[in-house]
Amino acid sequence: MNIILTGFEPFNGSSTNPSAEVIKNFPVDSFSEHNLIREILPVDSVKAVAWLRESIQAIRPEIIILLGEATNRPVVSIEKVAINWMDFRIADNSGGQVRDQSVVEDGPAAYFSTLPVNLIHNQLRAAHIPVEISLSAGAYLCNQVFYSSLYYADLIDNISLCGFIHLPSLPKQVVEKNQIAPSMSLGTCMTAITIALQACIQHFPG
Ligand code: PCA
Repeated sequence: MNIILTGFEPFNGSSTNPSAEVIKNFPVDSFSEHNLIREILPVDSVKAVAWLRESIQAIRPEIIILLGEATNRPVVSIEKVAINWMDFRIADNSGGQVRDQSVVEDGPAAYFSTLPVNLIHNQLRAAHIPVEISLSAGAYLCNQVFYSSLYYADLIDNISLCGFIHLPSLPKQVVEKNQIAPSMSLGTCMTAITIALQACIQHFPG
């Protein structure tokens, strides 16, 4: 199967991003029978979406799992809904700050994730990984790439499983920022995403 797995580079003054670390350290050998494409996307509203549009059209992947960091969330969040709205609370890494705009002008108001959200949720709970099904991926880049990927997959009638998973910050980030805030170890994040991808492969129709 063709699989796209993406994370994001650090943003908002952080030294790292759990999603980028998962991409760099992902156990690719466990998925060697698949064509697994891993990419760390720039936190740039234009460039991140351009990479996904081109890659989805060229590769026609069966599975697309997009990852990002949700600062201050204590558990892995499997996102259920992507909305057609951008309202960036901070500028992206290129200085762009989109306010009150559609992701796609004539697109539908929202899409549901096409990942097996409940299955992933149950499997992570069985592995004792704290997890939730989240009903909002925010109005920043994570929601934008989530919505855009579903839109581009839909345009080419792609039946891919496509969705977004937010990860908590890494312990190192919380310490560096001197915060009293939730975090999750890289090992637990990696196990979570490995289980999620295995669940998608098992679930893929046919
Ligand atoms: N999280 C941000 C964008 C990049 C990332 O890792 C978000 O939640 O939108």
